[in-house]
Amino acid sequence: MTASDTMEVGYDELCGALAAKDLQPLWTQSGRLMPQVPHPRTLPWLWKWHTMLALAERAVELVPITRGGDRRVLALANPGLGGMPYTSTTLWGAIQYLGPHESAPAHRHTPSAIRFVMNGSGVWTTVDGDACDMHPGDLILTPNWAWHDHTNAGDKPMVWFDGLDLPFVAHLESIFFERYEGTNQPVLARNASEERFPGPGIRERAEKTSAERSPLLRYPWETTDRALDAALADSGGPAASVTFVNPVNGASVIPTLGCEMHRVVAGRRTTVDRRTGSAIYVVYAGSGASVIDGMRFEWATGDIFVAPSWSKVEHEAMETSTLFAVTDRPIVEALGLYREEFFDSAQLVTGTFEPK
Ligand code: 1HN
Repeated sequence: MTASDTMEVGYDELCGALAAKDLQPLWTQSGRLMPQVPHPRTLPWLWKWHTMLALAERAVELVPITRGGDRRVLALANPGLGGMPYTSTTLWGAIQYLGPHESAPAHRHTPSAIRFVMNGSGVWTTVDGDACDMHPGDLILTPNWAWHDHTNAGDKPMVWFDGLDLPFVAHLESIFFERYEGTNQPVLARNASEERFPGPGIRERAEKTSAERSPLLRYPWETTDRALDAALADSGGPAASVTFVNPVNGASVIPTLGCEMHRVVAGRRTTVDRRTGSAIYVVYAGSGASVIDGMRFEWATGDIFVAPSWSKVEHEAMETSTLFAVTDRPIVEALGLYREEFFDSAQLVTGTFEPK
């Protein structure tokens, strides 16, 4: 045996001895653990509104609300995530369907949720006793550990988008869940959180609520729409964006979830940028396309798509379009991990995504 053979045998023995004691050497791992830039498992992906709606409608007859999970929810399962019902590694995105005169029972959990109403009327979500009306374009919050149930008192079905920090909270192994005794919690007030916060700059002097939890639970579409128009008029640019905030301290609506609304003018294109953290986009109105890392995603009203962390994103509108987005940006920012980069010219398009 040569000296190097002896060393090789010694090395193999060392590796075996380490594995036997549940120890792993860094020297066999470092490329995998520390890529130079993020390599997300989340894939850019898109789900078509008509496909989701048709399947949700089929589920109405076959799946009563009470069957498992208390909710008729179709999760947007990113094919990059090994079969988990997650849209990105941190974000849950889904559509929820509530038929006429149906009610989804009250429960609470540590993952926080936001609802963005896509269509329908006559529905409210009761959040800790405050019945929040749901109209198209409204954003409704159900913060961590708040009791919540949904009631459709109308004659038409309602569909909304659910965004949750569930995958992130699951990674932290911090999920708790509790069912309410009985079906619905008593309604103590209607849209009370909005009455406490009637407009920008006005609020109660003595704050009873901790700043961690936004005391405003309902962000009505009319206000968002006006803010977008004003931001667009101000910028004169191809697009404008607004962020929803906790009115007490200007922080994100939920500590783990950022909510934004974007408007892109017909025939115009946004700049290209990329940032750490993922985003799910819900096309509220309009049609156009987004290029994500060179792949073109064509969209119309109701479609939902996801942009992974550090992917290059740009949007172009055929008609003037309004996109809601839920992101994990508050987490990334709070941890000092936020980075962004802007590019001058449009991306080279290498393919067009074929939705299923
Ligand atoms: C949940 O409670 C709702 O309350 C929606 O409407 C989606 C996804 C996973 C876990 C709980 C809701 C959910 C959820």
